Amino acid sequence: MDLVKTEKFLSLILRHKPETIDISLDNNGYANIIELITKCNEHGYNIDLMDLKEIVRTSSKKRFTVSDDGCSIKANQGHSLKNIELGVPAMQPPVILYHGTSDRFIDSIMKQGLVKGSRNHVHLSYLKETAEQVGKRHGGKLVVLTINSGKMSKDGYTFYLSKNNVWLTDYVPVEYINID
Ligand code: HQG
Repeated sequence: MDLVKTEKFLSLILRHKPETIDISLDNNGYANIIELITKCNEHGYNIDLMDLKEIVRTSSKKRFTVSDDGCSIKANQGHSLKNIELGVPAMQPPVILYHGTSDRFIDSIMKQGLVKGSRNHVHLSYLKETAEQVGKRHGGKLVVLTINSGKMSKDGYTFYLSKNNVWLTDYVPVEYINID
């Protein structure tokens, strides 16, 4: 079992396309674990309970949460599915946050600001190293933007902290973005 590949597949199902295996998520983004495993297998993706538990435990970015009763699982952030209420708390952000991206997006970002695109939020990182990893996924030359989140918060923008410590917001206007 390739756990990394399976983690990616579970991210696809729990964040973007549950219909791939004909499953529904509840309003908070949870899938029933037994149903999830059964339907993955029915659709040719072999996974068992042990694999799933191992992925939840070892996921480098702690991408998933199992419900308190142990019956359901959800992705902590990264969704494009609408109508999901993650229940992440609004929080006072640190003064500075980072956003890693590719140089090919910079012209557009410096015109429009950071937009959420297909996802439900703009994703920001507390650590520069994390932003570097996020940005490298997009190819091209890495650019790490510095976001004046403290000022944004003072100006009334709301920030949320996901369970796996990703900072989320709806939009970052250009005036709060710096290229180092
Ligand atoms: C860019 C991963 C043009 C933005 C990560 C990014 C994260 C613009 C890309 C999470 C733009 C969207 C999210 C604008 C933003 N014009 N491009 N106005 N505004 N962009 O993947 O933040 O590993 O949807 O800079 O760790 O890269 O999957 O967002 O490059 O937490 O768990 O549009 O996904 O989590 O790309 O990554 P993405 P992201 P996982």
